[in-house]
Amino acid sequence: MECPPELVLFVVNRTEEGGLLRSTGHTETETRRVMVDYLDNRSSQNSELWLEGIATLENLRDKNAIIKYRQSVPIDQWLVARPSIDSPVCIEFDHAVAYWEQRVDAGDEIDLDISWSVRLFDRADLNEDGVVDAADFGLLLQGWGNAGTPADINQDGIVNGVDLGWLFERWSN
Ligand SMILES: [Ca+2]
Ligand SMILES: [Ca+2]
Repeated sequence: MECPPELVLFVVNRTEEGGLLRSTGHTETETRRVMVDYLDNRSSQNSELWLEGIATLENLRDKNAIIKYRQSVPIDQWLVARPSIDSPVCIEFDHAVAYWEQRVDAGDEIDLDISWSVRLFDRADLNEDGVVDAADFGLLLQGWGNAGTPADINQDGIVNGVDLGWLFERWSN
């Protein structure tokens, strides 16, 4: 799935809250106003990246309108994200991008639940079973010398000793 393009920039204020990050932000044009307030675990993501919050969408026009909201959360470079099928999230390079479109009546405002989560796997966990071990080592050997495979852990276009080094470094204890 291709991620939707960026929308207008938000003014976002971020604060630490017990190891989590709280973001509050707003953006406004002559036709609509969007305010968001959410909490996420981007600073401690491990097997899951999650976000919980609300977006308030306000239609300032005198007719119905579709209001869009898009957000982007960085993913640890050592992890790959796997959104579920029904998730509002897609993956763009090293970011999770979430996107909503909502119809709002003329002059009305609504609160939209923007909570989501994605499962994360270590890049060296090639079979995505939650551990880096001999099974992943076997998959790496199968991909040896090839391009365009997950076994190319550092994504430089070939599976070789460098990827093997990364795999050993990430080997589960
Ligand atoms: Ca594995
Ligand atoms: Ca490589």
